[in-house]
Amino acid sequence: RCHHTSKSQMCSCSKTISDEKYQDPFQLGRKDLKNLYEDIKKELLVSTAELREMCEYYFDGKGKAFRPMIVVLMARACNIHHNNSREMQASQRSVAIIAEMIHTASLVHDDVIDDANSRRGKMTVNQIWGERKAVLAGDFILSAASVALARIGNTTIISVLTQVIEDLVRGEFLQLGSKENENERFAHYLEKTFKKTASLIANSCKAVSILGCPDPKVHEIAYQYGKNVGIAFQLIDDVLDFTSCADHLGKPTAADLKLGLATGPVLFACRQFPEMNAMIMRRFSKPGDVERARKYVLQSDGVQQTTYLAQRYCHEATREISKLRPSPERDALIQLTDMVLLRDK
Ligand code: GRG
Repeated sequence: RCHHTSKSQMCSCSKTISDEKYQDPFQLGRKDLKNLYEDIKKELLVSTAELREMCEYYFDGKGKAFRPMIVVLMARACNIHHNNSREMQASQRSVAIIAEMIHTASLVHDDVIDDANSRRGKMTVNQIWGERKAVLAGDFILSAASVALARIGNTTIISVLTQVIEDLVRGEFLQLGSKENENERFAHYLEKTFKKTASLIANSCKAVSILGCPDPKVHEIAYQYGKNVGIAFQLIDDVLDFTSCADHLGKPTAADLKLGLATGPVLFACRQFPEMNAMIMRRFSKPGDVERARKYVLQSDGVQQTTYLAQRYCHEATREISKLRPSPERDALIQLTDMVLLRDK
């Protein structure tokens, strides 16, 4: 594994980091997320036992809770920036809950589309209950998230977070299509990456910043931080699909190739091995394509280049968030960019 950003490298790009250092940036947000899953389950009150079991299935504490963690840290960083308030508003915590619910609904639907059998080391909802019920469970989680969103009672926040749902669907559609032209292919991949992964993080960050601070410049900082971290997160996800093992990931590896998808490592590898073009065009559908493409990627510098690109996005996220007044929460968000790059699942 080579996706390493040395601590000194990151610190040198964020000289504004305050003296207060935390071993684990997640420690700061943990108290806000203590009852996250219990509170989500309260939103999912369903009378039918089977639907309840399906909807609660992924709220078992096995996910990384990466999105709610960013959201609560961003909320506190913006509140401190605005009026030195250390309190988080109930509406901001609701955004963290809603973000995790939208994320989970999209995972349930994604697994139906991809016909996936395993996620987080356990069987998928579609594998256990079948596709039709899985679609309905995803719909139900999304509708419960919409109810919680309406309850906040702020039309700006509603439009910011409903944009995410549109982007998720458009991102999934972009993934179903492909581009013949090599240059267009990379732009298409980055647009898909923004819509499928980064929009949720960017707009959730924006939502809590709006709730915490009236300054539009702060909303833009929060959005840009979330967007850049979100894109980096997905680029590393795409790297892990080549470099990690299935047991560790909790899902099969080379899954993207098996789905016919050319992600960052493949697109970079193709510059070194143009013979991969034909495989990309036929979506790795010929017997042996997946294995050959995987070999090419690992022989090329596709993994390193994708990691380097992720580092650049994290650097940009750090640059943006450093514009906020120093606080332990702001610094935790800076440290979190390192964790995105160094994560192994
Ligand atoms: C129903 C809202 C809705 C959308 C339908 C299917 C679809 C459109 C969108 C798919 C979006 C999707 C699943 C993107 C992948 C994002 C991603 C990187 C997921 C993995 O995130 P982790 O690693 O997962 O944070 P954990 O398991 O830790 O929660």
